[in-house]
Formats: sequence, C-alpha cells, structure tokens
Amino acid sequence: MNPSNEARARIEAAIVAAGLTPRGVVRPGADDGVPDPLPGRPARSLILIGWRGRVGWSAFAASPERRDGGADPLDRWSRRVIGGLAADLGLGVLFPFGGPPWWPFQRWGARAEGLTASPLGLSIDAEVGLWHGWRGALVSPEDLGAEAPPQTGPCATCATRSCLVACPADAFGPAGFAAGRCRTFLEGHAGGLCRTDGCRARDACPVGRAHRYAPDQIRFLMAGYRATLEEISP
Ligand code: B12
Ligand code: SF4
Ligand code: SF4
Repeated sequence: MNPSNEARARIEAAIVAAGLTPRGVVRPGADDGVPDPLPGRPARSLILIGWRGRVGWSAFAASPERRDGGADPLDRWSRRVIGGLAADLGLGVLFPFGGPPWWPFQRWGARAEGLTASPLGLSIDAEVGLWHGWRGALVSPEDLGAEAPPQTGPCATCATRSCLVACPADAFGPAGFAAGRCRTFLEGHAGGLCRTDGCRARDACPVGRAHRYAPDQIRFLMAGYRATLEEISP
C-alpha cells in the first residue's frame, strides 16, 4: 500500500471504529477557504464523515449527550467524537453546523462521492437515496486520494417526481424551498404526520427505501429541524 492509501485507510478505520461512516475525500482549493490543519502546512485533503442510512445513528443513540437533557445533543456529540478523532490523529476538523457562515458540505459531498442535487435541495445518493447526512470533516495536510466522478443521479430519469407532490404545504416551488410555509404547516394541527413520521416529501422518494432512517432517528431529527425553523423565522 502506498503511504497516502495507508494514511487514508488508518483514518477511515478510526471513523468506522467511532460508529460513523467515511464519506469520501475532497481536495480543497483556494476557493474552499479551508484553514491549515497544522501551522505552515496547508490543507490538501478533507475526509468527510457522516451517516449513510441508519449507520451512525446507534453510536449517537447510545451516547451520554443523547440522554443528558442538554441543548444540541447531536452537535455536542459530533464535536466530542469527531473532535476527538482529529486530536488523536493530529488533523484539523470542520463541522456542518455552528454557522452562519456554514461550510458547503453538500457541494463537498458532490465532489467526494459524486452525489447529485434532488429537486428538494437535499443531495441524493444512487444507493441510499435521501437518507444520509454529514457530521463533520477531518482536514489533512497529506494527499489522501482523488475526488469521485459524478454519479448517474436518479432524479434525472425519475418519471414520477413523487417527492415534489408529496408535501401537503406546497413548500417546494419554483423559487426553491419555502421554509416559512413548511413551518406554519408543521406547527398546525394538520402537521402531525410530518412531526411523527418525518418530512412527507423526503419519505415519498422511492430510491433507497431500505435505508430509510429508524423511527426514533426521524423523530429526533424532526424535533431538531423544528427548533432550527423557529430560530431562523421566529
Ligand atoms: C441552513 C440549513 C437549513 C435551512 C435552510 C434555509 C436557510 N435559511 O438557509 C433549513 C432550516 C430550512 C434547513 C432544512 C433542512 N435541512 Co438543512 N441545512 C442547513 C445547513 C446548516 C447550511 C446550508 C447552507 O446554506 N450551506 C452553505 C452553502 C454555501 O453550502 P452548499 O454546499 O453550497 O449548499 C447549498 C447551495 O449551494 C446548494 N448547492 C450547491 N451546490 C450543490 C450541489 C449539490 C449536489 C446539492 C445537493 C446542493 C448544492 O444547496 C445548499 C443549500 O442548502 C446545512 C449544513 C451545511 N453546512 O451545508 C444543512 C443541510 C443542508 N440540511 C440537511 C437536512 C437533512 C435538512 C432537512 C431535511 C431537515 C433535517 N435537518 O432533517 C430540511 C430539508 C429542507 C429542504 N428541502 O431543503 C442536510 C442535507 C443532507 C442531504 N441529504 O443533502 C444538511 C447537509 C445537514 C447535514 N448535517 O447533513 N436546512
Ligand atoms: S422522487 Fe424522483 S425526483 Fe424526487 S428525489 Fe426521488 S428520484 Fe429524485
Ligand atoms: S416537513 Fe412536511 S410541510 Fe415541511 S417540507 Fe416536509 S412535507 Fe412539507
């Protein structure tokens, strides 16, 4: 194994041991604005980290942060676990939360795994569909490998586009996602199914059904999403 493959394999093994999933490599350019991971040593690679389908949820579900009743448990857990990996491996770390400004994780996901954009604004993977997300990225001064070629996105050939018609609040229009419409609907009496079973639009996509999040995962994320909506449009 050449040294860069060896370094990547070591980092990926540590991510898997922490219960998370390595989500490909990005080679940051000047436009990405990624800070040097070590003084005087520029960033040459990002390793994205997240969950694909249900993989990753059980590590968080068993964590003290999930049960301690404090604010932002998932973000605190991500900082502890991924920040811990960075410290152990001598790497830098970035998170998708904590903005604005926010690091462009969806754009990085397109480069790292060839993911494409769905009409919902979520990125879609040919295997797990819309059921994935990111929890952080490790920043390395080493070249850890190439970015991925684009996938053949399932949306390009999707005849039904069932995601777009499934939202009872009509929140997906020509101008993009209308977060205010979603919020008003979600908090009303009729929003019960979205609150308990998750976003109807995300759920309507036929791709990657076997990877749909676990029911408690969906409820937890929906509660967090409602709190965020309240923050951005009180
Ligand atoms: C802010 C935010 C929101 C806001 C958006 C409104 C606002 N006021 O800006 C609100 C609260 C409404 C929201 C809602 C949701 N969000 Co949100 N959100 C974010 C956050 C924190 C920042 C987005 C951003 O502005 N990034 C900055 C720009 C520069 O980044 P970007 O990569 O270039 O992406 C943006 C655009 O440039 C464009 N884009 C450009 N190039 C490309 C290429 C591809 C392939 C794609 C798909 C998009 C894309 O899409 C992005 C717009 O969000 C991201 C995390 C992150 N750091 O990206 C999560 C994130 C986008 N959200 C996510 C999710 C899952 C959701 C929800 C389903 C709720 C939930 N948490 O379960 C809903 C979905 C609603 C919808 N249909 O979009 C996931 C998406 C995972 C995926 N499969 O793509 C992310 C990545 C969080 C994560 N940790 O994984 N969100
Ligand atoms: S329903 Fe079709 S258009 Fe919508 S996200 Fe799924 S594959 Fe893409
Ligand atoms: S949560 Fe419900 S109201 Fe909001 S976008 Fe999804 S389907 Fe529409």
